[in-house]
Amino acid sequence: MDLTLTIIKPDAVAAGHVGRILALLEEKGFRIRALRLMHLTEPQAREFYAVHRERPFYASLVKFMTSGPCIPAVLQKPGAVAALREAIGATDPAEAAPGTVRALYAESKERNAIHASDSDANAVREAGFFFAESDVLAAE
Ligand code: FUP
Repeated sequence: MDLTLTIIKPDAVAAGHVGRILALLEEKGFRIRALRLMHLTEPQAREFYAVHRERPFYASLVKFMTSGPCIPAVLQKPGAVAALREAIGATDPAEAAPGTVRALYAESKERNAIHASDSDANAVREAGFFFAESDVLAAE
């Protein structure tokens, strides 16, 4: 599948890193197919991260993700899911490879600048969380 879902998280939006992150991803060959600026509600953040609801960091993660606006986007590239995971780097910026979005812009394991879907099935689910099918433009 050629599509994946990203979120530029509230820390990166507040720090003014949106343009640089989108430029980095475009330079790596991702094309933007849908994009919006929104402020997640607590129920939305809880639902998006429901898979982590038993984890000790869940409440803190929900608080962070609702702390300010974020930018969900659907990105296209051959092998998009794996390619975007590689481009964003490890969850913990201390372990993220040089030049990845998290190495460059993440503050911590929680405030880590960007989300990327971890499978094709989750990319479909997560794109549907933020966008109607008609919002996702067809490939050029
Ligand atoms: P990732 O897929 O790299 O975003 O990482 P995970 O799915 O493991 O975690 C989802 C989000 O939970 C991370 F982006 C940040 C948060 N998290 C923490 O705040 N603390 C942790 O110890 C692990 C994850």
